[in-house]
Amino acid sequence: MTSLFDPLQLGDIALANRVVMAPLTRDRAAAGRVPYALNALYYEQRADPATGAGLIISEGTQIGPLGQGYLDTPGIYSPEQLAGWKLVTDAVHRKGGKIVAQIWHVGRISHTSLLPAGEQPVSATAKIAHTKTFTPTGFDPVSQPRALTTAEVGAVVGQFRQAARNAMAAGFDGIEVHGANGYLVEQFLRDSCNDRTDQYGGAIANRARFLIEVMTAVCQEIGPGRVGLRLSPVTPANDIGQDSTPFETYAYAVKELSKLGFAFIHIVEGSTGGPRDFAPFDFAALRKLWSGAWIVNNGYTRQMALEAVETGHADAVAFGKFFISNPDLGRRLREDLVLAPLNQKTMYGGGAEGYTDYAALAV
Ligand code: 8OZ
Repeated sequence: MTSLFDPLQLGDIALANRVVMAPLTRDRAAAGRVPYALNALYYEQRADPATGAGLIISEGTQIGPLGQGYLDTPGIYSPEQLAGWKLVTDAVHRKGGKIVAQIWHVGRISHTSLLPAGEQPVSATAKIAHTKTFTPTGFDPVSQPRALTTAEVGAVVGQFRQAARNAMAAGFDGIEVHGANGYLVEQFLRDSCNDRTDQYGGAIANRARFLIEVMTAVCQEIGPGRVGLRLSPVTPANDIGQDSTPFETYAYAVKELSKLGFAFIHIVEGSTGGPRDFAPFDFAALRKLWSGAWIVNNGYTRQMALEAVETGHADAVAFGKFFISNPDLGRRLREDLVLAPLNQKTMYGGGAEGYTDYAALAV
């Protein structure tokens, strides 16, 4: 029987165990959206597979200036940002860890104050989302988006390709495309949002075209063995709305993506950070359509995670909030030790407090 603590070959990436650190937005990049020494320390504290994660998935890192939707999230498009990420990947590798970059475009979940002067958020649609984001002045409603032109969609695919190349130049072991939580990929995928009339809208095959082009591009650029994708078939996050036929839509996408043979899909079961049974969906049936590794996430306890790997429900389990307050989460799970609680007030923004000051247990 396979255990949560057994090694896993994730495409070309060899993991010492199956405890994954989920991508976590922390809003702590330095000026210029540049990762710096404090971010490197945070990841380093969680990197040793003997005590921390078998794999770290970085916080979402935007592929270009219009991909940003929150204050002080890091980018992966400027030379300064790549140098900052190199601090992070070097620190993780010194501890014997593995880290992939989550590459991200928020689409319409943004605010003009975060974007280059005169720009508005871009999306599959010009319909505004009824939600808020973190801006320099606090928690504000997102700005009115505009729909990308057909030619611009191709340019965004190119930005994902370049971001994957940049991630490898910055020393990452691979990338995960952020296809979840109501951001740009889901804005194309779901008919609750996508109202396009070009080849990127309408039928499922058209709505999935952007995702498939992105995944094809990043696989070509860095090789499929270093590529993953995060999906969240029923999440209501960021006012995305439910697709009219969620299983058919995601089954089509996963079946097509299986042909690319990339390393993993990372699936949010239910409502991100909320109820796992938010809406009916047959995740096991979706997995049957996929050829690679399957990482699950959302509200997993130790017991659930142990069972998920032992029963073959998943190859690995990603933990988010537990990894914020327990840098040595891997050890605590293995030895069934007490977990430290999370301080919700220090999740987003600021410095070391609530970031690098959560202690590992004494040996
Ligand atoms: C929480 C706050 C800001 C962003 C996601 C990247 O939901 C996020 C995010 C989460 O995927």
